[in-house]
Amino acid sequence: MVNKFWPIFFMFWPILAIVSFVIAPSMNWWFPGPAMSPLGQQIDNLFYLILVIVAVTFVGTHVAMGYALWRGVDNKDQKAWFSHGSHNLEILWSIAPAGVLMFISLYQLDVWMEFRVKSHFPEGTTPVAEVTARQFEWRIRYPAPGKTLMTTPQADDLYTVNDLHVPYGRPVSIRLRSMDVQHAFFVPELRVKQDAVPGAVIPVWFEASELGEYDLTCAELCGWGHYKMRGRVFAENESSFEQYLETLQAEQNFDGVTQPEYSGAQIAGYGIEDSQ
Ligand SMILES: [Cu+2]
Repeated sequence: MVNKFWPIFFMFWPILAIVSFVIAPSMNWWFPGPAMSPLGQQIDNLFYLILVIVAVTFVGTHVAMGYALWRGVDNKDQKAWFSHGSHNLEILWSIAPAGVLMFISLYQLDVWMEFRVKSHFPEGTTPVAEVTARQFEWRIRYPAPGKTLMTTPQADDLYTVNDLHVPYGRPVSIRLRSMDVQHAFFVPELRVKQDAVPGAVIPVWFEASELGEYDLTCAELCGWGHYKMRGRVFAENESSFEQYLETLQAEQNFDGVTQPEYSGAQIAGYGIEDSQ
């Protein structure tokens, strides 16, 4: 029985792998919930494809190894046999993985280009905001309501921190920058991750397919306060997005004394109702 320890040991792992592969989707082990963006679903499919290739390889090699050991331990009388190997086999197992890697790299190109290459961005993708990462927050600059985002800051631009509001149901883009070190703009549920590099302005596009609030985190260890670079992405319909910008504008233009012109403004802490 002791002789069978190693075959059983090597057979245990592929069985564990198969079990975890089967139950993982229901346990949400691979992903933080379903992808909330159309491109995110394609990215998930690429992950699954690679996972299947790795799983088949892993299970195959372990089963082969376990089988060889299982057979081998019974041949007590046979002497060990040494071989200098087989040229044919070595060529085969060099070319096969190279072919698989080549296939993956070509197969993912379309998704990669759509995600990263500006000329392949979906048509009509408009920059809604400039997001500047800094130790340790996300600074956000919007154009004034009805205006388009300029590359240089404008006098009527709107500023906020950590709350990125975007319209949902259509592709939007941001201009991503960094003020100090390298950070990474990461919205796990939308499957968007892009490094923010000092000195570079990087366009990033995404589309939230559903209304909702999504976590925005920094995915690049950027200093002692890295853990607290938590923001939110609010995906909302066009009218509440416009409303948000108008509220932000009223809040920003409010001098703390006079009543803001924008009647719908709800500004926390200023007691507008009291002054009426
Ligand atoms: Cu950071």
